[in-house]
Amino acid sequence: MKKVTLIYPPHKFGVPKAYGMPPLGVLYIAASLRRHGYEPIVLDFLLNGYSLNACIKDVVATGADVVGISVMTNRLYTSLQIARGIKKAAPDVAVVFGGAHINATGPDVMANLELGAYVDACIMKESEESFVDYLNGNTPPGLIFRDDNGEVQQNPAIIPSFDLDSRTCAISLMFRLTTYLFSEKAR
Ligand code: B12
Repeated sequence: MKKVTLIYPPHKFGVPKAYGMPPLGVLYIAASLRRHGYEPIVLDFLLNGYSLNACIKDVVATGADVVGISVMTNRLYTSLQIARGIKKAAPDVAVVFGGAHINATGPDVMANLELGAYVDACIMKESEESFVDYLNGNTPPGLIFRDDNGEVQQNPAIIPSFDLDSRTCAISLMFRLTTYLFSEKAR
């Protein structure tokens, strides 16, 4: 089974956050991965204020086959820097972007930016099921990928009709909430 690491990137490297909010998007995805038998690791770099090098070291140390990064627009550049760092340190690791920026801009990141070359795939919209599908070697709705000619392609995204009560609680998963409320050390 593939090893998966999920990252919540910082806006700036080296700036520890005095408080924070749990990264709900990645935690819901982590909950779904667990339900499907994976043992994901979540690294919240917004909270712990690492330098870029420390982030890369931490990610590579997890031994991940696939790294998922949750990207908001204000963290696009740091996310791309992390993607590049991972690819330079461990070229075989697949880097996948998702989150608010990808939901809004679709294929632009992979198609237009020089650093987009370090991103293997993006998944748009709610990705609890589609990320698992991608890990299983499929091309789910919302997947943005490069075809055999290197052209960026996009599968139309659909919003899955989840039964909300069936979702695993994201919060109880991996972090103690006090980490966020009282600035205790993460992990
Ligand atoms: C609640 C919320 C907040 C809360 C955060 C609560 C928390 N626990 O994190 C607060 C009030 C603190 C907040 C602050 C900000 N927010 Co806000 N926030 C939201 C809101 C309403 C919901 C976000 C959420 O938790 N959704 C639930 C989770 C489960 O969904 P999700 O994060 O989207 O994740 C899903 C998918 O995106 C995807 N996904 C996510 N990550 C990944 C990663 C991978 C690898 C994959 C495959 C998929 C994937 O799958 C997830 C599960 O379905 C959204 C609007 C919206 N309706 O989405 C705006 C939104 C995310 N916020 C936004 C902004 C701009 C901000 C601020 C920058 C505002 C400011 N000027 O300070 C700050 C930044 C905070 C930060 N963390 O850096 C924008 C982002 C726009 C953009 N282009 O990036 C949004 C989209 C609102 C908007 N339309 O403008 N926010």
